[in-house]
Amino acid sequence: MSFVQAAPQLPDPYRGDRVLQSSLARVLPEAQWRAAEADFEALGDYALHAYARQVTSVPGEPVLTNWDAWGNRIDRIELTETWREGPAIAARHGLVADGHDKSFGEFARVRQFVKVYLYHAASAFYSCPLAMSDGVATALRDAPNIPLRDRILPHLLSRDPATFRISGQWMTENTGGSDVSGSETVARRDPEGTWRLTGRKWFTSAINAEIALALARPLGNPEGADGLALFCIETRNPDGSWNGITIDRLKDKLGTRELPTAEIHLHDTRAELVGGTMHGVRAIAPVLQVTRLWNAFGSLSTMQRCLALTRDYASRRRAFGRPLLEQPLFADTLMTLEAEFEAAFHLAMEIALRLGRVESGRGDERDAALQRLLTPLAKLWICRLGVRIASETVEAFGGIGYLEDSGIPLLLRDAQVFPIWEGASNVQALDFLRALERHGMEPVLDAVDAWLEDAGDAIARPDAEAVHDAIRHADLWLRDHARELDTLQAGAFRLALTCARASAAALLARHAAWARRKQNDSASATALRRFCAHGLDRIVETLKQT
Ligand code: MFK
Repeated sequence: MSFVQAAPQLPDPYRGDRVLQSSLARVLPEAQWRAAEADFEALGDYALHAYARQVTSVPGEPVLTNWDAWGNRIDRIELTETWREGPAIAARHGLVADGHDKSFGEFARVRQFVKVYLYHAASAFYSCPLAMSDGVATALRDAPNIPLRDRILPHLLSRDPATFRISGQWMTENTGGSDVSGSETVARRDPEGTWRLTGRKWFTSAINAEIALALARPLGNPEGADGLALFCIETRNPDGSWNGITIDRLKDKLGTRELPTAEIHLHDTRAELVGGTMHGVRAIAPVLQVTRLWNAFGSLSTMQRCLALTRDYASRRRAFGRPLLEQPLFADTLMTLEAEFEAAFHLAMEIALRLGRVESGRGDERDAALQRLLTPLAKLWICRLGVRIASETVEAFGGIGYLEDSGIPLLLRDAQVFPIWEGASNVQALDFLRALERHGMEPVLDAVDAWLEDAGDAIARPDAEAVHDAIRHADLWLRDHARELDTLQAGAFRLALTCARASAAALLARHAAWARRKQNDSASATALRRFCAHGLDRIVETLKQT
């Protein structure tokens, strides 16, 4: 028999992940870690099970049936197997509930996002409605409409599959997904005083959600974003029929193909105001802060999968006389990607920790400002990095990596949604400017200094200087152009990238120092040197706009 290449094996996503294990040992108190470990292990096991299923079967897709045989409009959606398993996994392992569980104190978000990280790559994007549900729970927690909150929140935070419900977020219309000010959906009150929404929503992921938050303009309100209000919709009537919703079609997407994203029309759909009759964008903003962190962890989950498969494959695949992993050029490329991943991981974990601190009342204004500033940076940089790593993975597998039934192209297609979903990279860069307007650069400057100080001599002097120089350059650039709005906006992406990389380097340095001291492990220090060698400062003087 002629040669047949051994396929890659997926290492245990929980026990076999050095970066995760090392980070958990530093961040989570021992008792919290032990208490959560059964869930972490179960989610790792589920990922192994889902991977085995994925490589031995043809992935399904949701199917929409608009009409029954008798001509009734039914808009029924058949979900895939992974999606049918989703509610039970999400509820039992507390993928949404953990983040809001007061008994976990300041570590609630860390516990939750570790689970998100372990589950996402196995979830076929069931993580999407979980992200939305988490964001919606966060927005409803402080909503003025208390009866609504008290009715909906227990379902979103339920740990019982029987009562667990998911929510969508319906902002995007044909007029735009980034600029929602032109939204055309109108809201009017019927004679009984119930709000009714009519309009078209262009990207509703996932349409099987039982709940959704939607923007609409109450009749008589002014044009523009301020005239939009935020509404909560229960998508089904008590008898199971749709609440004035018709599903026009499911989107034919590049990736996330098991996720039933739909175009829909609302026809006098019953809805409730979440707060006032204006400023819906402001009311929905807390959703975005949370879901963007989900994006970062989802992207990290995909990267971890890519890198684990690549490393395993490179140990099995021989070319030019030795395993790929022993080929200096291949190893150099892989280790560089691993270093980028590790730095990104520590940035996301830091945000999760700060978010939990703020929400549990244990944080201060600095934590809140830092969490607000770092979130768009993480979304921008990490989600883009995910696409790069997935693309490199396809290349690492050569021709087989380009074949659908290797399972590798799926990683690239799915990675590509992250920079788009919940606001494209440019939106994040501009959101960073928005956050800077409110908080200034000081929280980032101070934090980077503190992380470098904690790192001590774990970071080589030239690398420490590079981090310091990059973040100071960002600050200087900002001051120099403070009054030039077009220049600020034109350079916002590079500014954000510089701040993201400098912050991540300082965080990785702090972790490297800890790992060396406490675990006698210098892997993070090695990654740090590599990460810094690839440059931190991405600012170039902005060209004059013509
Ligand atoms: C898995 C899924 C797969 C399916 C395929 C996906 C394909 C994509 C489908 C989609 O369309 S996903 C949705 C993508 N769209 C977005 O995520 C929204 C992107 N746009 C933004 O993020 C805009 O910045 C935003 C609409 C939020 C605001 O734009 P505006 O109208 O110019 O708002 P403005 O006036 O700057 O801010 C309004 C208020 O919100 C302000 O508060 P005040 O009124 O109190 O001043 C802001 O401070 C506040 N705000 C805005 N962004 C915030 C925020 N507050 C906190 N955090 C933020 N991030």
